[in-house]
Order: sequence, then C-alpha cells, then structure tokens
Amino acid sequence: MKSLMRHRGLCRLPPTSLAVSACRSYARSTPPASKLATPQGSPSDASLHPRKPALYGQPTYDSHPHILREDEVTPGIPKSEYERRRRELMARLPDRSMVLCVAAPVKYMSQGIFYKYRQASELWYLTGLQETESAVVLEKDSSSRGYKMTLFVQSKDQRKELWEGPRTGVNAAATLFGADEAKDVSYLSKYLKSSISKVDTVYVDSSFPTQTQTRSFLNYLRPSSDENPITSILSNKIRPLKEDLQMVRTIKSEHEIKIMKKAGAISGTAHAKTMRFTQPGQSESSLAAHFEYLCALEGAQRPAYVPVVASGANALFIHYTSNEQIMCDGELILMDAGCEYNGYASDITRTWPVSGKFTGPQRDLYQAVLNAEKALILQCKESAGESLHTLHQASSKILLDELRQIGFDIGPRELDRLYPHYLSHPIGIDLHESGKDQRHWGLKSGTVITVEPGVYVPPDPAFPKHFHNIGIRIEDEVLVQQDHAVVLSANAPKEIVDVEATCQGLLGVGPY
Ligand SMILES: [Mn+2]
Repeated sequence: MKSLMRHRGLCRLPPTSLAVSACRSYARSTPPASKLATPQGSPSDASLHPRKPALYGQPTYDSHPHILREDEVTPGIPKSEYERRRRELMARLPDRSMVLCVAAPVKYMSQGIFYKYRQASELWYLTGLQETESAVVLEKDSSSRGYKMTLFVQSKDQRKELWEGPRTGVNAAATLFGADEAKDVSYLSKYLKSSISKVDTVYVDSSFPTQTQTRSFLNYLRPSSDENPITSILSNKIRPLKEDLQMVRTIKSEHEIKIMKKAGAISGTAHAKTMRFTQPGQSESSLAAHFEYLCALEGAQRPAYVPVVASGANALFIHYTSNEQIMCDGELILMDAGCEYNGYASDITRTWPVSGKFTGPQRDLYQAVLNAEKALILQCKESAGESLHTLHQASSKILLDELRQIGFDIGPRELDRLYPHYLSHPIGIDLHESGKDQRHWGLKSGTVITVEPGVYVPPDPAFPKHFHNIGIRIEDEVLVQQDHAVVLSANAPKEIVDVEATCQGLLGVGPY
C-alpha cells in the first residue's frame, strides 16, 4: 500500500514541480549511457519510465532514478560507504566479536493502523536496509574483509506483498546490500544459537532491553516453536554497541555532509518562508503545517521531531508542542522545527515577530541571545579546543554578561532559571546523536552539532517587567571544521533586520 501511494503521489504532481526537477537532477548525476541497463537505453527514458512496481522493498536506481544513483544503497550514500562504516566499526572491536542490529518495530496508532515506518538508526547506518522485520549480524573473522555479514530479511510472499508492496526478499538482499549471505528472518534465533559459542561478546543495538527492562518486541523475531527469546540465547555476552558505533558515526563523511547540508537548506528555507507566511490571527498549528508542507515538497521524508510553534508566553515551555493557540499582534513566535531528509535530521529554531516588527524589549532580548549564539558559533572549530561542555559553560557566561547589559540584575543562579537547557547536541541520523558522555569530547572536524542558546523570562519581579513572558531561542546546525565552522542552517534569517525584512516581504522570500 505504501509504494502504491508513493507512485500515485508522483503522478498527481503538476509537470512544473518535483517531477521535472527530479528529472533534471537525475540528468545531472547520470553515469555514462553505456553503463545504463535500461530497456529503453536512454537516460531520459529511464527517468520518465522508472520500473513500476519496484522490484525491491525500498527505492533503488532501477525504480527511483530521480532520488538514487546507480551505486547508491540509499539516496546519497553509496554501497562503498556502507562497507567502510562496517569495516571501521569491526576494526574497533576485539576478536571473537559479533554485532547484532535489528529493524525498528512497526508502531501502531490503533488496531491495524500503523504509523509511517522509520528504520532503526543503527541498522540504517550499517546497512541502508529499510525493511521491517529484518536484522544484520556482523562477525569478526580472519577474511580480507575482516568480518562476515549475514542479513536476515522477510522472504518474498505474494499474498502479503499484495497488501504491503514489494519485498526485497532473500535472493536479492545479499547483492543489494553487500552481504556474504542472506536468510529468512525466522532463522535468526537458530543462527545465533549455532554461532554464539564462537564469540565472546555480542554488541547489540539500543533496542535491546537492558537489565531493568522486561522482555520486549524482540520476541516478535522468535519463532513460536523456540522457547528462548534472543536475549537469553545471547545470555551474558551482550554489550551495548552504542559507544563504539558512536565513535564511527560522530565524524560525518563527505556524502553525509552533502545530505545534511541539503537537510539544513530545506529546513532553513522553510523557516524563512514560514516567517513570510505568518499573520496575526492564525493558529500556531498553521505554521507547523506550512513548514512541514514546504519541507515535504522538497523531498523531506518526515519532520525530524514534533515542531514547537510557540506564540507569546507559550515559548516559556521549552518543549511546547500542542501548537493550537492563536498568534496575536505584538507577540513573538518561537518555531523549533526541522525535517528529516534522506535519513538525516535537521534542527533549527528561529524567533520572529508575528506582526513583522520587534518591540523595543523584544529587540533587546533577541539581540542579546543572538550575540551569544554568534560568539559561540565562532568557537565551533577543532583548533579552538572546546568541548560541548566548555561551550555550554561559555554560553552561560556570555548570556549573563549580555542580560546584565540590558538591565537584568542577576547572578548565575537566576540565569539558570532564565536559561534552563543545554547549549548543544550532536546531530546526524538521530536528532540527538549521542549520550551525555560525548559532552566532554574535544570537538572534532567533521562533527555536526547544534548551537541553541535561549532565554525565557517568567513573570517574576526578580526580572525587569518589560521582558516578562518573552521566550527567545536561536538555533543553528554547525559543521565543525579544523579552523572554522560552517552553518548548515544559514538559509533561515536571524539578524534582526533580515528577520523583519523577511517577515515583511522585502527580501524577495515569498510564503510558498
Ligand atoms: Mn536542538
């Protein structure tokens, strides 16, 4: 059903929209015609007549030439990069190690009604496999590759595919994803049972239950005849994969950076257009809808998180997501929203006046936060020797100075009330790509992080009255380089003159 809907959606597009630009970008990235194995023999024919229905359970060049190149497993990421990721991971692990990553479970809104599927980040990162009820096992060995890769996928099943769309199936999966072998997923527990004696440690993804959790969805992988859930087969050999995988995931490749730049550009432009779209009297939800629509039109698969669209004093709630009040003249709107594009999250916050012009106090507070944000971004380079922790400490110090300059008579304790959250987090396939342990690592070139200072003033006599109930956060995504930082979200205006001019339609940015 999913793939049918996707195709219908494409057919409905007017000729001037995505279909045409997709053909153009396809033409740009097309390999020489001699390499093309299309029945029609010409690239333009192939792009106009992609294989329908698709043969496999996820987009490939054959069926989706407008989003993938021939050498890519997922849009923008070639097969060779997935291989490099696995080798790098396995090289970090001791001999007699096994890695096990399983697919995310399908989640249901109500009986039989599923949410749009998103693959588990670890399986995605290591294989590019997008199908449900699948898994990968990597076993360190003495081959030249350094490991053996076994995929577990759902077998072809005509009856089920009639409803759910094509599956890749066991036969094609090994070639498509570069595995040594592929098997039906029902063999997973048997396979683990037979190989567990050969390994000392099984590194498992974050979906595996920790000791404090009871048995989980992993049971769904267990054939009913098997008494043992997978976790008990693996017994006391389980260790979390997260830390070693995190070391590999932190530094983004050129391919990943290209995708993340595009994700940031799509979300940044959508922020700018949503500024222009904003009118007093609208519901906050209309801005959320507008933003998501703009991102989806540009090819984003989903929002990277539930957006915060907070008008006026609603901005004092950091994760305000009900988004259903009316925006009034004279208020600010704080929008924290970003799309997920080809597997990578983006994360941007902007705060702008509903009427298109800041009031005096709004302007002063906004400038204070902006000064801090810009000063901190300048430090996001490897040569500065900062960590997320030292950057956060610096953010508190700068904000304290800035706020005192505009009339706040406060110390560090009061600042904690005004600025109650952390400055930054790494971002990639996951919106929050690491745990708190990474906060003390030195910033490395190739890492992508957010920089997001904010000030939220409660109606408390400890703070100047004219700032009460104003909440401001400014958040950019930053690619750390050796001697400089690259702002991936630069399409979203943030200087006061630019924000006002964008809201008022003076910069040529339209609402659509
Ligand atoms: Mn963020």
